[in-house]
Amino acid sequence: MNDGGTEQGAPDVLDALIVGAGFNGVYQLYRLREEGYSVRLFDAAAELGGIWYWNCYPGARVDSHVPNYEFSLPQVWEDWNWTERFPSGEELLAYFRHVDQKLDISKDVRFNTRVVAAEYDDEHNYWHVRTEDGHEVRARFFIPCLGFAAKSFTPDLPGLNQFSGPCHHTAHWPRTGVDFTGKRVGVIGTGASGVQVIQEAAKVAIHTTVFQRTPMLALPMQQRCYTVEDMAEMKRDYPEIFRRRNNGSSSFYDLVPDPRSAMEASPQERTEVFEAAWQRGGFSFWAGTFSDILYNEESNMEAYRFWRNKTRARVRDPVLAEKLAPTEPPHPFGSKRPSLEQGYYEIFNQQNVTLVDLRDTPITAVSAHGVECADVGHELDVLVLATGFDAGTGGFSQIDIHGTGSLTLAQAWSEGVRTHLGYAVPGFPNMLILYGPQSPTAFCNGPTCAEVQGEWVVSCLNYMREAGTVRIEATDDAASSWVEHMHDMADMTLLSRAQSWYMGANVPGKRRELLFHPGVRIYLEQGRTCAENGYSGFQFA
Ligand code: NA7
Repeated sequence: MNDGGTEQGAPDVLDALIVGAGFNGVYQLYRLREEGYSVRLFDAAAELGGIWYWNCYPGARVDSHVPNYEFSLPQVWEDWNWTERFPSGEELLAYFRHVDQKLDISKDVRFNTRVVAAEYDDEHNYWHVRTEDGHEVRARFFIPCLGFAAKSFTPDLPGLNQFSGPCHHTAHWPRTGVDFTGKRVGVIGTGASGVQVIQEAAKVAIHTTVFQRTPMLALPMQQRCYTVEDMAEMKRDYPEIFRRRNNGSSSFYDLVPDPRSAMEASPQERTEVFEAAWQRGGFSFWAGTFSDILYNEESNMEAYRFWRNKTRARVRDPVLAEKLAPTEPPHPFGSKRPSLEQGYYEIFNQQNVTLVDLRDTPITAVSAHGVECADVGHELDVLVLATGFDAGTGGFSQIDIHGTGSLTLAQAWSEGVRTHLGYAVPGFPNMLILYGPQSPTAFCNGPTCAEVQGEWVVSCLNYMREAGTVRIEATDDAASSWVEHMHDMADMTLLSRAQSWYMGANVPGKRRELLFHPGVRIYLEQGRTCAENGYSGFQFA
């Protein structure tokens, strides 16, 4: 292994140091190396996989179906066959091992290495990066590929550390597993992770207690198994699918909404479009019905009513049905990311599953033996914290990043995130961010962003190499325009109406702002225009 400046034979200064071995980091390493750059990647995990390495809780599964959720590189897909349309966390880790075999990634990765600081040397134009174990490297470009969920969020519940049984956040699940069989399992949180854990717990636990604060407007996954023959059939269309995915209006090649407003369609047409999307499953009902579902309140309400009626029909007890799928929407449909479920609502018909509505009875304390809600004790053997992430910016707050003049990233973002196109921050030359805040990230998906944003960064570095420039920095004006554009996007949509992690609103005290760009097509166009205009909004030296 060769770490840039600290080991024999290594270049004095690397061309690029990447942080994070998920889809974005892996693609970036592969492509930059292919273009002839000296590049290394550091990751705190023991193997490739990013989020799939850490979130190894029971039932972990991706919510973006393949082939949207895989690399488009033929040498990777030609001899890889998925067994499910929405692969499990384990299958995704196996995929990363296959990618490693094909692209020879690990030889340039330092695993078990947490980056704790990065400082820009203004005089020599390189980044000085330090790791938790005292390792140091220098690199011309610092490329954080941290993902949007690098920092978990655990609420400050009184007595939480008193609980005597196993208690784990879904993002820090023990790799040796936790057996739910015959146990009384409590799950706090009903986001994507909560729904998945609850589905698994309800199969084997003697009792499952679900602590719900906001009802999750979950959608049927409509999972399908794939045979090798199915995959061979699908692969005939792969080149065209990937072309559409990487150039398209959404990062899902097959989620194409009816261009009309839902209110322009007749009630019967509307129901037919909704029903077809429901049957297709996954995010179809969220992003593949009518173009204005996330923009127009009336259209949104039509989608909510359809969802509510379908969901309530699955729950026998009308009181429970009202808690799970309320008459009035808790927030506009889809303004929080919908979880994909596989029999989630039927679980509440089981005798051994209890729903605790935290709106009626909030958690007052956690004790050695369970969770107390407004003086009612719920006895538990295992407690699962499915309470989400400090999304988008949390990962950055875990690294002490200094730009020019000792400006810290925390200072630069103290009045809100400021980037140009999500790629760069004024005052932080040669730091190029992938899959971060103010880019599509959570409205796109890892592999697609890795390729479309990744190619933008590769082209930018090549442009600089050809022009003989060594330093790129976003201008202040460009960042101000991008911030304004993000505000406009928030105002145009219904997204700002929910207390979601898209808005940074799930973490107490965090600034409320739209963290991700919801218009992939607009975003890609802006990136292309910027590059065609000689990287407008950036200054070079
Ligand atoms: P999410 O979607 O942020 O879900 C977190 C859940 O935890 C959600 O139901 C929260 O309720 C709940 N929560 C958070 N704090 C509390 C407190 N203090 N008390 C009770 N309940 C609480 O995280 P996930 O890990 O499920 O999913 C994140 C994304 O990762 C997912 O969408 C995929 O894209 C991958 P709330 O809704 O805020 O009332």
